Amino acid sequence: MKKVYTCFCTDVIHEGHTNIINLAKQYGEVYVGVLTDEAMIKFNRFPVIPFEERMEMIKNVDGVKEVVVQSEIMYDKVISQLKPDYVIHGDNWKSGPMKAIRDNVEKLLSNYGGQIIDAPYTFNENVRRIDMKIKEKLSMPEYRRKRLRQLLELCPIVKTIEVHSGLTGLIAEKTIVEHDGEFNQFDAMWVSSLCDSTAKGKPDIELVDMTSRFRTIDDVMEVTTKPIIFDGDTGGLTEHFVYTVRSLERMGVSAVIIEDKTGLKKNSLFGTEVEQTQDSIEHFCSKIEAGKKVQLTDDFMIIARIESLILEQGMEDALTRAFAYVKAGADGIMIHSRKKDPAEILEFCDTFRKSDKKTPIVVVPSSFNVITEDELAAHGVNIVIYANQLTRSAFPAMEQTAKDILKYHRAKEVDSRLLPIKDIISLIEEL
Ligand code: SPV
Ligand code: MG
Repeated sequence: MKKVYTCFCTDVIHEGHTNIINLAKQYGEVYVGVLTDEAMIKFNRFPVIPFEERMEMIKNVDGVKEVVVQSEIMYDKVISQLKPDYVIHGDNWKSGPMKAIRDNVEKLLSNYGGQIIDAPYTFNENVRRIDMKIKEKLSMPEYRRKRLRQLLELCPIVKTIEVHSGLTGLIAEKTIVEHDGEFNQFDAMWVSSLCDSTAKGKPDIELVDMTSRFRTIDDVMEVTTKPIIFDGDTGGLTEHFVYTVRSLERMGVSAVIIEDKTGLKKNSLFGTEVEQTQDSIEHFCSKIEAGKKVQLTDDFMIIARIESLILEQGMEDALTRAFAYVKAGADGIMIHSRKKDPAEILEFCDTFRKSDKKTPIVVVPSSFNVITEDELAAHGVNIVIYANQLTRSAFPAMEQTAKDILKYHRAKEVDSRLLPIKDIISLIEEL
């Protein structure tokens, strides 16, 4: 009997999958690979059912001889072990980022005379509805809220990008790249106070009120499924912060990060150029404790952000605060720096990790942008936040367009830089 292999990256079996299996059966015995959670979140979306259940579900599909674990998106390992005569896949992998997978499979099979079968891709109203239902489930508060904790278990480092609108939410949700055989997408979203304020034409001084910040979260949530980390600034008065925690938790936000400053907050990247006051350890700890006390689920995280390096208070102070905040109940520590050189961030992480192996560390490499995700992860960092790059890339592009239209008295000269009209009118899918 010939061996036919296909890989499923799904948590529901619909007619698209049964069509593939039925076609595969005509060529031989059908082996189905099940993508692990780690691989699935890089390539597709977060699974709605656990890996073991996905294995079981596929095992029970009529016509499946055996299920195998596929732990990488590329098929090298599985093909070398199984040596299938055929690999079958929907023909949608002939273009887009998935073409790299097809090319890789073609090369692997050519080593021993195996063949690819491109099955006609099934996409109809029924399949679309099923897909939409899964996305809706992933976006529900009770599923979304706990996802950050789940990602911390699964990912070497949780890649987080700034969002401040439905549109930026869509970029965070949908952007996926294939590069050198690796697939990547963002894992989570950061509702930055700087970018949320800037989008509203306001300075980043806790001027945009919570109702308005929540409105931004709602806009993002409506079009996304990924987890949200909220920039809670100083958290405000403790008496107010407890209400913020309750509201964020109810909405399905996964974490709030509050910084240990008090009084009129200014953006950290100003550093000591402007007057900023750091909170006392005792007072900030009591704010963390109050927040943890009102939280209703185990999912939600309160992450304490340390401003000692920003305010030039030294490493010792930063570390003392980190241990005190963890003791007060903080679920994670964010350490910030405005130096171009990541040395002080790495020193903090290395020293902190000597005594605390598990509390998640968050960093925001806006200034120290030379460091890679792998290097950060090697120093014990768990979450990296690209806190303002979408806003900073959009502004010069929009400004240049405005200038050129004024210069040429028409829009023809800017057209080649724009999203085609056909694409902008279909960018947002209707229900
Ligand atoms: C933000 O994005 O609003 C932040 C990070 O708080 S920073 O701007 O670097 O302070
Ligand atoms: Mg901020």
